[in-house]
Formats: sequence, structure tokens, C-alpha cells
Amino acid sequence: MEPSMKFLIQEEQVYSGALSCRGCGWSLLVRHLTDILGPETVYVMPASCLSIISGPYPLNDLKANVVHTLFAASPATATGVRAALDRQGKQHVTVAVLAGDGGTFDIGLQALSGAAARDENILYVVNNNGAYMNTGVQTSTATPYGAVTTTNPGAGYKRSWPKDLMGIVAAHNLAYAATCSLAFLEDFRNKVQKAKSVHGFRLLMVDGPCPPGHKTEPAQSIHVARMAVETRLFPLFEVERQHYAISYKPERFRPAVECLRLQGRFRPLFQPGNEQALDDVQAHVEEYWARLEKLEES
Ligand SMILES: Cc1ncc(C[n+]2csc(CCOP(=O)(O)OP(=O)(O)O)c2C)c(N)n1
Ligand SMILES: [Mg+2]
Repeated sequence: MEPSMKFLIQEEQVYSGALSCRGCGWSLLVRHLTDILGPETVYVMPASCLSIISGPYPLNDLKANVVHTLFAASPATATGVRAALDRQGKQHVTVAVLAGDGGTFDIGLQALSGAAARDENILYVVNNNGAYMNTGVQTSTATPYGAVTTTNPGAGYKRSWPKDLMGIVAAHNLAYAATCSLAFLEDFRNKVQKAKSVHGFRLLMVDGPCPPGHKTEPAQSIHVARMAVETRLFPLFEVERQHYAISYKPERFRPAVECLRLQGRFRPLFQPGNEQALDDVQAHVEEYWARLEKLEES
């Protein structure tokens, strides 16, 4: 394949007419993911924006089977789907969970840990848009420090750090886990390809643009996602059996404020008196990056 063709969708696996907002990350993620996984895939979806975007039953915008399931139960449901397919001799069919951060970091965490510890042959994809967007932007444990949500209203903002999901996942000693960005499509597509080919429990965490929740311009979604990687607010890396490898090291480390100021959800941080909060975010970025580099060396 020509290098320039690597970004292109080979065969569209999504019908037109998705119900997403303009600039939504879910739609682009799913178009590329389904293109690579192909029609021989069963998708398991807990409640999230995607449940609506892809169509509530009996609608379905994916050219594949979808199992809608309870918020807390997608890895358990996927385990059952996997077992049924294996029983039918359909080991070649991929089972993929498509979940939000609320369904993953919070309410589905126990089921996720169980399926990961059993090393179920499932691909788990989490679209991390940093809040419960479908029900109106409530804080999750993936919400970044400093973000305004409807549960941190007005001039308030979240004053705790997001959970290190990748660290938790890595501790399960999985064959493959990685972070991905829609602004780095070739890297994303390569990681999906790799995850598809690995046997066992695999997890991909994708940074999810969300214009209404992040208070961004829809046309800026990819630019904001790129800046999240360039500022190292959302580093790209892979973890294989607890060995970390950073996928992209920016030539120049841009300050976090260059990404934060593009998003209305961080507006209070730029008001006089909150300089310390901005410094704290930058310090957190530096610490996490230093830890990733150490993990990469070890
Ligand atoms: C047990 C349960 N509690 C609450 C809800 C309502 N609910 C549906 S979608 C959703 C938000 C999901 O957030 P997230 O997983 O981050 O996905 P996003 O909507 O952001 O894509 C909530 C709270 C539900 N469906 N089931
Ligand atoms: Mg979310």
C-alpha cells in the first residue's frame, strides 16, 4: 500500500446518517476501527454516546452485529459472546467492546478487571472523552484536573487527578494495550491492526474529542487532539506485558496551556488567582512523562 493510502478507509463499514454531534470523536474512531476489524466482528456496547450514535435498537449504523448491554457489564457480556462464538467454531470472529470512559474507568472497572485477569480473547476500546457526555457532561474519574463539568458547575472545576487507567490495565500483564489519537491516524490504525492480531485481552484507549463537552469548535477537534499529544497531556504509548514503549516523542515540548486554552471547559484556570492550578497541571504532565520514560527504560 502507498504510504499516503494508509490513512484512507478501505471499505466503509458504517452506513451514513450517524446521530453524532459535529466534530465527535466517536464517529471517526468507529469508521477507522470497523474498517480494520471488518464485518466479521461482534461489537459489544454499554451505554454511552455511541449507543445513540450507532442507533438504538432496532437501528444500527454498523455493518456488523451489535450487542447493547448494561453499563457495568460489557466485558462480562463480551466474555459470553466470545464463548458462544468459540463454541460455534468461529474463533476468527473478533469480539470488540466499544465503551466510554464512564463505562470503563468507573462503572465497568470491576468487570474489565475480571475479563483482563482471565485474559479473555476480547478487544476493548475505550473512547476517553473525559466525562459522562451522553447524559450531560458529568464528572468521571477520567475527567482531567481543571475541567468544568455539570457536577463541578459555574466557576468551579475538578480538583483531583484522573485515574491512571493504563497503569491499572498494565498491572494485569496484558499482551497488548496502547493509547491512540485521532490526530495520529496512521499510528491509530497500526495499533488497531496490531491489537486485532493479538490473542487475549487487549485494550486501546483513544483520546475522544467532544465539542459540546469540551466547549470546543467542531472544526478544531483534530487540532485539539493533536495539541493534547504535542503538549504530552495525552501521551501515545504501548504496553506489552508491562513493558512500556512511547510511540511519539514531540521534538519540542509545548506547554500544556497551549492545549488547555483551546477548550472552554478549562476557562476558570485562566482567571486571575488560578495560576497555581496551571502550574500544577504542567508539573503533573512532566511527572507522568518522566515516569513513562523510566518505565520504557526498565
Ligand atoms: C446503570 C446506569 N446508570 C446510568 C445510566 C445513564 N447513562 C447512559 S449513557 C451515560 C454516560 C456514559 O458516559 P461514558 O461512558 O463516558 O460515555 P460517553 O457518553 O461520554 O460517550 C449514562 C450515565 C445507564 N444507562 N445505566
Ligand atoms: Mg465519556
